[in-house]
Amino acid sequence: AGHPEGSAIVTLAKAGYPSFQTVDAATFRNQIMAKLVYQVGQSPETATDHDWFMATAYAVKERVVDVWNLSTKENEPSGAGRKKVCYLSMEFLIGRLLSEIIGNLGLTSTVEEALAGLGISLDSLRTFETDAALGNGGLGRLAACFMESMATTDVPAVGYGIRYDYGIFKQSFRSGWQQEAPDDWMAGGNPWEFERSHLVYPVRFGGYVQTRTDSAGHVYHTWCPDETVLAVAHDTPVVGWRGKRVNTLRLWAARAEQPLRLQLFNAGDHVGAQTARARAEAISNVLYPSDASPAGHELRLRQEYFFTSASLQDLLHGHLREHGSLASLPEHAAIQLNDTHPALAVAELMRLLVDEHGFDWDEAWRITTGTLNYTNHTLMPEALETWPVALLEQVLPRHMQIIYLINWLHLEGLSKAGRLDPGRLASISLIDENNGRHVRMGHLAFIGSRKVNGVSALHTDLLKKTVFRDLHEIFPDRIVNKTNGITVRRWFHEANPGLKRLVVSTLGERVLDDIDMLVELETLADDPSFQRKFAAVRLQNKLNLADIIRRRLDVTVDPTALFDIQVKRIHEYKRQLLNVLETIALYQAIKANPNRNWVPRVKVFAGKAAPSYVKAKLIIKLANDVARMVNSDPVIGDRLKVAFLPNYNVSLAEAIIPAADLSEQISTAGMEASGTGNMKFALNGALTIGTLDGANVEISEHIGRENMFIFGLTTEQVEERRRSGGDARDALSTSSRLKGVLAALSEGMISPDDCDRYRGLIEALVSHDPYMIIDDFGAYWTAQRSVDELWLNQSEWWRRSILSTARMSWFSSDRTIRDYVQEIWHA
Ligand code: B1H
Repeated sequence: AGHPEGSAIVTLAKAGYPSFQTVDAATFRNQIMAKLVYQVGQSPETATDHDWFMATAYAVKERVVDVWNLSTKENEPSGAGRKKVCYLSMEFLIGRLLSEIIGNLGLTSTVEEALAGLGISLDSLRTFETDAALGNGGLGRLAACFMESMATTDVPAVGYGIRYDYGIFKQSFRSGWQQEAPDDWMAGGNPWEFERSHLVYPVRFGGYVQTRTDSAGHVYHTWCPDETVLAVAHDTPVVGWRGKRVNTLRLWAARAEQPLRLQLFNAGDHVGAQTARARAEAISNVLYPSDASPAGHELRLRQEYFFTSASLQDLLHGHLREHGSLASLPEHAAIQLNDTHPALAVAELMRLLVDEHGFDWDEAWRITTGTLNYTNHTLMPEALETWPVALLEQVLPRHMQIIYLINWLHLEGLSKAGRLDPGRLASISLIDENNGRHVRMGHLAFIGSRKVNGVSALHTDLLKKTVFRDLHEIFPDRIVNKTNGITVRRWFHEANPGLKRLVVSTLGERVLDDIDMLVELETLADDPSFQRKFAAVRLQNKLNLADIIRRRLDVTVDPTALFDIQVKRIHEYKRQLLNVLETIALYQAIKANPNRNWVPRVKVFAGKAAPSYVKAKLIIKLANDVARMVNSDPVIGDRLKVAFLPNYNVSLAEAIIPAADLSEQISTAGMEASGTGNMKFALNGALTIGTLDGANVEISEHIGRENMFIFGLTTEQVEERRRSGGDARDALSTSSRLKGVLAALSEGMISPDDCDRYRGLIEALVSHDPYMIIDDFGAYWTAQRSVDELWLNQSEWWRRSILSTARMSWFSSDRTIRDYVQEIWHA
């Protein structure tokens, strides 16, 4: 609507260009065929499944472009006075896009029918798309959910990140040990992106800073870098629900300024001729595979600065073209820093404004602190990013100067205002002087931002009391909470089509646009016929998962057993070990008394360990050893099965989560900032066994604590236990069950091929148990037995499952985004 006559869009529409028609299946089939022949360069007779996937993706992409152009047009009429959101993130764990895009465009049945006419099933075609796994876990997936929700809720937004050639490694098991292989996700081509080979920004590194003073006493700093890397934009459309807005995910690829040193080549140094290029392009080569603990390498610092600088240059360039002056930046743009990985934005924006655009310091500081906001995702001290001052001085000398000046002004300002308590100086300084001098990136992000947020109510509360206690006292209005959310299109409509159909047939199509209508299911929670339908959907999803388990692990599971699932990154604080210990205890109990009426269970695990995280990898090996022991024991049979699925990723999650009866969210209280898997499971009707940690607390407030299995120490009790230095041995001495488990492990009963394999793990647990596994074991065991008991009361089980789904709509990321818009972005 409202396009000037003669605009390109109107011309194309008049010419009947395909993307402007609503399309029928026969027409779309021809378009797929045309893409296959003219773009993929294949004939229908010889095309592979992957060729057909590419052709379909190209035909779909074409239908997105016109709305995309309209959405991103700077001067769209509805856009007047609206802020643009720039979401800066090292990670976007978007997974597959075909289902999301056709689902949001309302084209699923058209595409299905078009393909059926070619003898191809859409369901099988989907699997030929490789996951874009450009993230580690929750933080990266949150960024992907936010991108979809911003498009859906009509927020003009750009996601800025890195176009890694290799995403998170591919995981396999060899004798139960994790193996890592490169994730060459673009090997078959990436149909969704547009390379913008002329949208390029220089990013500089190294060198030194020249300082000169003019006759009026003004001091000027000139950065003389010794290396330039080019950032090339690659854009992927992000389609919102019903296709009304299409935003941009702009990922930067690193290119060398000089692809080849021809002199060296001609002199016979063929390798040397390429080294500068290799060094530059290494920046966008590989995603660091560590979830929660920063990698501290120079390459990581270069990655962080590379995408931060390119993104800010792009934003300033666009803003200047549109509005003429950068002084109005805070009125038109809001930048969100996804954790501290892009925290150099504080120093870089100051540098761009002061050194390159001639602003005085105070005005530049007003613009910077009016535009930037920072989301914190973790409290764990070892996960808080710091960079050695010496490394920053070498890689980014001008930024180090700027950081010093920010710090000096920050401390000086407080001191002048009489608010600098000398005892707190060390805790509020940007520089940590403790063991070698380091810049605290969280502090830098805090000082440079308008708003700082945590990702669940509990986490935000702890932020104020721990890492940012002193800064919070000085800036009491800066920290706000924004509880995470998940996109219901992917995690409900697409992942669980059976449940979607049931809900739509019960509540009407409108629930697809207004997820809060789910609450109307509450009145059906007791209805036996609705319970039967709800259970039938679950069974279908479990049959599908059982099939995956059989194909990938050659393990046969009973689809009517209770599916008990823990899928997430492997980390000590997430306590997969607690789950494994309970599995061993249950195994021993069944062995001792096989004829009791045991509730049949299938324990499913999946998740990757950081390649350098030795203990996490040992926990994977342990889970696999337990699986082998349990699954091959004829006495156990279908009473218990254990399956550790390799290579957990977004697509696998979409298959696993809708098949869960029980969701394991059992982190040590106070340690999981939010969790988002917890939300996906509960929305799909799994009951939760969990601690009062992260967003579990708010989930329990929404669905009712009595409808979950909450157990274990609370955050305060964990704190208290740490303070009193209590000994895990006390808890152990009272539990013969746990003693039996630990003895079996220490004595090598679970690892007959290497009796000592778990001795160290158990000794460490008994002498020093920072994650309170021993303390919580008893409560966890008891909670698991009440799960068994409830399972025997099926109507009550399904009542609670339905209530779970009915009451989870608040955890839609559309709600989260609206909260960001209201309180942080004012978009
Ligand atoms: C989360 C990370 C993270 N918190 C460092 N922190 C990384 C930290 O590569 N690194 O260096 C990568 C990731 N990820 C997660 O964020 C939290 O643990 C979850 O509880 C939370 O739900 C998620 C999204 O907020």
